[in-house]
Amino acid sequence: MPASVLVGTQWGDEGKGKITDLISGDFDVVCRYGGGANAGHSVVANGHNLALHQIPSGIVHEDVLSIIGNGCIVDPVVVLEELEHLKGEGLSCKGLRISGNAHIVMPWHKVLDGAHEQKLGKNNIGTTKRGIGPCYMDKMNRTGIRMQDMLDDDTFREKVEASLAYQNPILEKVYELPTYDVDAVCEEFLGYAEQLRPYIIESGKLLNEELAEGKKVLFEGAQATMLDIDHGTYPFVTSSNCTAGGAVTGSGVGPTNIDRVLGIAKAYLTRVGSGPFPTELNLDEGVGKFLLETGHEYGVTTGRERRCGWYDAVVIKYAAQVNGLTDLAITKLDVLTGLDTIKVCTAYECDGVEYTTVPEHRSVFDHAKPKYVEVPGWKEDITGCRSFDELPKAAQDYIELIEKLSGVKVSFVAVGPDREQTINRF
Ligand code: 2SA
Ligand code: GDP
Ligand code: MG
Repeated sequence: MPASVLVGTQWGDEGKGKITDLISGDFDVVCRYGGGANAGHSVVANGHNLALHQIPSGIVHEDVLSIIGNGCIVDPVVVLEELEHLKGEGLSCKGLRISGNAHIVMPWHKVLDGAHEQKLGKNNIGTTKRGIGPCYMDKMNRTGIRMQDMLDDDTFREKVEASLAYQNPILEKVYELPTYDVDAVCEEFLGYAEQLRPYIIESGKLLNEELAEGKKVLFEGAQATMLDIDHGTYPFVTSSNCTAGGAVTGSGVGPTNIDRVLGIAKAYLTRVGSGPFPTELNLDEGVGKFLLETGHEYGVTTGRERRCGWYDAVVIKYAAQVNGLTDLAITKLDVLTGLDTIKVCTAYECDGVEYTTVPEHRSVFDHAKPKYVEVPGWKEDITGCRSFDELPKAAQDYIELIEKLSGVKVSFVAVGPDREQTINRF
């Protein structure tokens, strides 16, 4: 298998970090292809308990190259903090590389993100306020600043001048916010440039060379299918192509290199931020409260409470189609332990019409009412199970139901946060 993509199938936080770390040992390169410091990928392995935002989750494997691809946007402050933290954990980070084509998240991107959210009021997206939307806007507007621009002082100054000529009036006139001074920005960022210089490379070239040598590449998705700028619940989405197609444009590798697309799905569902969520439960009581507390569902980047709900098989069927999933990893199965029965959404009803696929029109999806099947739960502690046969019959049946409804085989079942707490079925 030359290249594989690992992708979130729901609204994020499915455990992409855990599964990336788990399988990274089988790869030579792990490459993030989209998003920025909005991501929060947890890795619990070898005594480490890490929350990664920018650096790929393969970093615990010292011999694996960890590339931040061109489709990503880079907050230099976060990268440097993360490097310091990882080095403090005894990890060398010698495999880290950053694409020269990746765009830089500038301080005004973060300020504009917050200001725009405030302006939206009750219609806000619920962003992480990490500057994601405004940075990708600059990229698409062709006024962005890239990592390669940091390598030359004069070029960087020119880019900052051009960007601020456009952004300062917006800050001042639209949002009544302070403007930025070119000298101060250059002084700060050229300091970061000196520290990041050794990591900045032509990553598309490197990835293709590695593939040509027969090396294996894993593309680590960030956010998820339903947060994809094209295929998600627009406008309540992030600003990148999180789906498998993003791995191609976000890395510089041709699609024919990819022969596996592993979808990651939580055994239930969470969403952080605004937007439709048909199987959402009330967090103040009953199963909603149980999932929030047992699953410890709080944002890794912002600490926000995540909305919780039942597993939605319609969403996974959609994710299978949009990403071309070859297989699935189901995570957090242990969190469901103790429930008498478990509900699975198999269709939506909207204005008397039944939908078994995600409706494209927002007005329909906004009103989608879930139709459920209810299956038996289990009471046994499953966190020590390491083979499918060790799982209680009801848990096995639940996984098999997920396979049946998605038409995709389940290769991994995670029963706890640690790398070891995983069942590899094939
Ligand atoms: P943004 O900041 O512009 O990308 O926000 C737009 C929407 O995308 C959602 N989003 C996320 N959803 C789940 N997890 C994310 N990462 C963090 C985590 C989130 C956190 O791992 O827990 O800490 O709050 C993530 N990043 C972006 C976001 O909630 C908006 O709905
Ligand atoms: P990501 O953004 O997709 O990488 O997911 P996050 O790291 O934001 O959220 C997943 C959370 O669940 C993290 O705290 C993980 O350590 C944890 N986790 C992952 N898999 C499992 C599992 O199978 N069981 C339990 N209990 N926790 C898990
Ligand atoms: Mg996360």
